[in-house]
Formats: sequence, C-alpha cells, structure tokens
Amino acid sequence: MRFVHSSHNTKYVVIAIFLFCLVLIAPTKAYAAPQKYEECFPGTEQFTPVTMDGRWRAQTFTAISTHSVTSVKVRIIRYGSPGEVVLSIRNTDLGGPTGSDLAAATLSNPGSQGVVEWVEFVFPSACTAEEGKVYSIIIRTPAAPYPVNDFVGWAAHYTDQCPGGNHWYSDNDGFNWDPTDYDQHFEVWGEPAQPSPPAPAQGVPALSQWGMVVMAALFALLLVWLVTKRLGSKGTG
Ligand SMILES: [Ca+2]
Repeated sequence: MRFVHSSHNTKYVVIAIFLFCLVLIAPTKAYAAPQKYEECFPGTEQFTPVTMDGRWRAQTFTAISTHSVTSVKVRIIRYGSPGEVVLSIRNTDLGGPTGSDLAAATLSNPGSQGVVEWVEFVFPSACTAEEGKVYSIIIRTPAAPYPVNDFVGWAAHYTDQCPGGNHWYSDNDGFNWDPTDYDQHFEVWGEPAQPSPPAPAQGVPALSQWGMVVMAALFALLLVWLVTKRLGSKGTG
C-alpha cells in the first residue's frame, strides 16, 4: 500500500513538471500570423484606371495601431496586358503621398481580364506603420502602353465612404498629387509591432532554444528515474 501511495504522489509530480515545462515553452512557440489592420470596401464599386501617361493612383489610410505592413490587397480589374504593376507604401504630407517607397511589390498582369477581384501584393521587405500616422498606397504601371486598352483599374467608390484617407491621383509620375472624394478599395495586412528591447524581469522569461533542450533533457531524466524507481520497487516488493 505504501508503494501505491508513493506512485500517486510521483504521478502528480510528473504532471506538475510537465505542465510547468509547457508554460515555459508555450510563449516561445507563439508567433504572430499576418492579420488585417486597415481596410476600405464599402461594397458596390466603380473603378479608376491606372495608365502609363503618368497617371498614378493613391489611397491614403490612417494606421489604427503600430504594426508592420507585410502586404496590401486591392480590388483591381485588368484589361489587356499592362505588364508590371507596382504597388507601394509611402508617407504623406498635407494628406497626400510624399517621399519614396517604404515598401513595394511588383506583379505582372495581375488580376483577371475584365473582372474585379482581390489581388494581394506581398512586400519582399515589410515596412512599419505607426499608430495615428497617415500613409498612402500607390499603384502605378511603369510599362503599360497608352493610350490603348492595356491597363488596370482600381476599384473605387466615387463618394467618400471610408474615414482616415481618400483617393489621390497624379498625372506626372507621382510628382504632384491632387485629392478627390473617392475611396479606393484595399486591405492592409501586417503583424503586431515587436516589443522593443526585451522587458527585464516581467512575467515568465521566454526560454531560448537551448533552454528548451535543457528542460526536455531534465524531463526525460526524471521519467527514466521514475521508471527505474518503479521497476526497483516492483523487484523488491
Ligand atoms: Ca475617405
């Protein structure tokens, strides 16, 4: 009977240690999956064409929190073969786009002929959007011939539907910009901002990979010891 009592106790110890290891390891396993932050898609839509005659399109948005921008989804329609289509993120000044690209992605003939659909531009290198700051999403087609029927159209609402930003356009390759009351349709995707320098001595410290290896080794040793002890007890019992 004494052995049975001891076995129950050790079982609880093993469970407690196992749960402790899980608690320590769990935070290091968690990682942020891309999620949608800002968006504008009020439903019914027209579209604005993006062509080579220097016509660039932009939609500004206000960052709802500080986060990375890993991709932008836009609703576009394609006619013919406009070739490379570039979508980028830029800062804004006085409400309109300014500066150079913070992040940019290029797709060749994106979307479907004559059909409006969501197309995702994934940035090879993400940028950061800071909470409360206004940024611009810009679409341009550097190689599209004009004036012919090869272009992409960016789906839009011809009235102001989404707060925090508006459609802007440029007729000289992004040198000057003019605002409108339109809203172009988009979704900004990213990941939560990484916490700046690791906070010392707050909560359970995250284990390094070596830490996890050591914990796993200790756990395995404990199991071996318990099994050995149990076999020994049976042998002498
Ligand atoms: Ca708006």
